[in-house]
Amino acid sequence: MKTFYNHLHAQHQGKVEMFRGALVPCFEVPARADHVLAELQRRQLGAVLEPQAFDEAALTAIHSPRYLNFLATAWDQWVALDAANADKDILPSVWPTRTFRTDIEPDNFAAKVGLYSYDAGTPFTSGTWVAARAGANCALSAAQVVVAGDRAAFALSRPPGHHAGADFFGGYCFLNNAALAAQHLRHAGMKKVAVLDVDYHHGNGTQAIFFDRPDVYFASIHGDPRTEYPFYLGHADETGSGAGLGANLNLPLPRGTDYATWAQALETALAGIARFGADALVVSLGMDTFEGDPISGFKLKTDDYLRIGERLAKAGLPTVFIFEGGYAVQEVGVNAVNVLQGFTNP
Ligand code: 6XA
Ligand code: ZN
Repeated sequence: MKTFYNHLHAQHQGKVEMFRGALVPCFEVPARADHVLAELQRRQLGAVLEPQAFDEAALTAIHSPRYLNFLATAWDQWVALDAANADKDILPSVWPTRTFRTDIEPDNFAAKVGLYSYDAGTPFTSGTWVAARAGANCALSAAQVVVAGDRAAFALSRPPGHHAGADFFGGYCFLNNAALAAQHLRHAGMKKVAVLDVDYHHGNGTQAIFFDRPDVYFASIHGDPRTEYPFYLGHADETGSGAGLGANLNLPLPRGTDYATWAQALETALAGIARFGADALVVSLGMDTFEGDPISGFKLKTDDYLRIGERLAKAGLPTVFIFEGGYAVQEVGVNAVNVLQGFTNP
């Protein structure tokens, strides 16, 4: 299996995020991707390649031009406010909740940041745009080789993507890599594409992007949003809207869920995907379902990830894996590569 590795990922290196009223060191650190790369190379799971460069049109297929323009210029705007800002991350502090207007982009920079975000836990740094842009190229390149006939490919990048919507960032995510890959598969002629999100957190961005579309099915297994981030989306009664009705499947599970129960949800998700009749699969591969994850609550073990890979292979679909969350830094490499190994050598 080819891996498209984002050589620029470490350019995105947040210093702090808001957590329980304090600024704490970021959980989403460059070492996460480094460990996955090291483990891939140790097990010789396939070529590690530079992504191809895709143009703006691949991004505007998912994200609004206004949002992309903000991301591309945010750091320069921030430093133009005060040269001393160069040493600080951008964190939002004000948001247009309900009743406020979002059609007018304010001139005020803090207000702009709030317009395009939904939490205070997602620092935007000097290299965020460069890293996220290169990450999108990894996702698109992985989709491209699958279009060209590879059975599967892996986009190894950070920042992650599944919380990013058409015009907002949050949950450590800026560009929605899984959505970009799914859209690329559609564009290249796959009639029906499924996105399976196995990250601990609901992929609210991906769901929102495809909610009214009949051609992209979204299935997600995640911590119940009543108690788990991102809180405001991911309930079982969200089944799609309009032409997309029936093409969205949420399987929320309580904190403490172990592999036996999680694996049943995986069967339900794959049955939904099979009924939908997908021609290709995009997996939002978050590793924060691991029992040792510092910010999550499921109890999956290292060996369980081999079984997950085997089961995904049995679905028999051309598959694009997209690296998402997972913060048990020492174990994230072994766990992620276990999925890929289970998939390739069942
Ligand atoms: C709150 C936690 C964000 C969760 C990010 C994540 N700052 N998403 O892993 O999949
Ligand atoms: Zn997550």
